[in-house]
Amino acid sequence: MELLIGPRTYSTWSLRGWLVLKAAGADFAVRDVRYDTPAHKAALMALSPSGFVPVLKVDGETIWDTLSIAEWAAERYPKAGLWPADPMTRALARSATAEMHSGFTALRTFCSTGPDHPMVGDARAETPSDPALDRDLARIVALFRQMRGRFGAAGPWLFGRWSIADAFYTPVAARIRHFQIDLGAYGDDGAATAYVEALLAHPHFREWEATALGGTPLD
Ligand SMILES: N[C@@H](CCC(=O)N[C@@H](CS)C(=O)NCC(=O)O)C(=O)O
Repeated sequence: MELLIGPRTYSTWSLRGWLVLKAAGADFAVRDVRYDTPAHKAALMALSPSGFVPVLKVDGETIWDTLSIAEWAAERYPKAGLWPADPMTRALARSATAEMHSGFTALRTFCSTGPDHPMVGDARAETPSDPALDRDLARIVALFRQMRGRFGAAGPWLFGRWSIADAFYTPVAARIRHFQIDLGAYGDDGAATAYVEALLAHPHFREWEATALGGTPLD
């Protein structure tokens, strides 16, 4: 099994896919690919039907798109509990995950990651300002506060126990850190900030960050 990922310093979707497979306990190899030149993009097109990463090569098949990789992992590794066990909590976790997968376009636009804006390390950027970004951030704070308020007793993650939703919000946390966003300005009472800090302190994210900064291979 092989996961194709983009640049570890800024490929947010690659990080999500990798976090899910790590949490699943999957035995997988990582292949670093690039898409920053026409030649590299052409080479990627031969490996990824959509031309995007992450892509999972498994059992002679190609699974593309992070959400699909996550759902495949949840089915392939049921004991890992990648979705909450309770059906309604699972529906809420899927809602939060889908909202990230298809939304928060202002956050992605105004706090975009790239060579100059890594999601790892100590580099920090000026906080951008835009009404659409403010709306996204207020929604993110409300989501984090609501779910942490409901599920906090079960653990430090969005739905108590770690789930795919946490993988999807880890790059959001990294953006909040890099762009020095004060969640208190968007209605946080401390719960959302604490959750962001928990995501950034997770051992798997720390491992990704260390290898991204050190240029060493991921296991
Ligand atoms: N909906 C896709 C989005 C994947 C995506 O946008 N990946 C970026 C890297 S983070 C990419 O492959 N970019 C290639 C390019 O821009 O050419 C998913 O969830 O996997």
